[in-house]
Amino acid sequence: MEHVVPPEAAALLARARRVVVVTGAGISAESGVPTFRDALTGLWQRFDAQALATPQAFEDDPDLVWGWYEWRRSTVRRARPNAGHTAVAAIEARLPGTVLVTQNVDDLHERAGSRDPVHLHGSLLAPRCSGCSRPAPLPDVADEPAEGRRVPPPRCAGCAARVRPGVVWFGEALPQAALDRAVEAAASCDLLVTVGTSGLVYPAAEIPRVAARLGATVIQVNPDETPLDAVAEVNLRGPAARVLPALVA
Ligand code: BV8
Ligand code: ZN
Repeated sequence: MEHVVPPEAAALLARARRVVVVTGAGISAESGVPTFRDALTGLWQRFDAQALATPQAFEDDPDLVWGWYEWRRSTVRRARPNAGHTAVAAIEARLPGTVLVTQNVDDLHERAGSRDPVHLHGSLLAPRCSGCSRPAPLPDVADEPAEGRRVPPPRCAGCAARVRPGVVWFGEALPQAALDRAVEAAASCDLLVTVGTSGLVYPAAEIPRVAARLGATVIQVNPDETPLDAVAEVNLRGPAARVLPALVA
């Protein structure tokens, strides 16, 4: 059944001159990539994501943390972009100058045609050396672990330190260039569409708030209520893969 969005939401997008789209893990949910909170299913259940996604956890148990990320990367590799990702790429194609800011560490936006997403939290596909930060090659598919398996991280070809996932862990600073680009876009847009994020993790959660404070209109796409309801002028309650195509139709 077609999803219907209120005409004022479609009109806001049609009239917008400078658009920012901010996405969280919810936009990848319908591609079968669990959201951060749900990424601890099955054998991972006994762990807390926020505890596992930290430098301390990697130091304490590198094989467990590397195994978790390699399992998540294998899930992303098998996933396909969904109609939500495609709709975001359609907004960018229709309105050059649109800036896509994502908290996601998957590459589904890129595979849906988005050319230059701002990755605030890094990427599962960019492992690097924990010692000298040299980029490390992606392990090949054959070594992808089953869920719950510990996997010793590879060693850096240059300095032999452990390779780590190329993501931003809790307690780590976001890449400054990405954060600057996101804040600058939010400060100069007239419409910001936030999709599939709980708006709980900072400083990423500040981006829609910066836009609203500086006079932009905010549209939120999320089946659930979030703290961003307070800054959204329009709340489209539904799944991204249904709502976004209706919004850009
Ligand atoms: C930092 C990569 C400082 C790893 C992630 C105030 C200011 C600054 C920092 C803090 C602060 N207060 C607290 C902090 C510390 C912390 C923080 O924010 N804690 C929170 C929990 C309170 N922030 C940090 O540590 C950040 N670092 O600020 O460092 C600093 C400065 C200088 C020098 C040194 C240090 C770093 C934060 C980045 C952490 N890394 N990801 C990995 O992926 O493993 S964050 C991770 O969790 C995700 O990337 C995502 O952004 C976030 C939330 O995950 P999810 O819940 O899965 O996703 P999301 O929130 O997007 O929720 C899913 C939503 O989708 C839900 O709303 C759901 O309803 C919806 N949904 C479901 N299905 C659908 C859907 N929507 C649409 N369609 C559907 N079908
Ligand atoms: Zn190294």
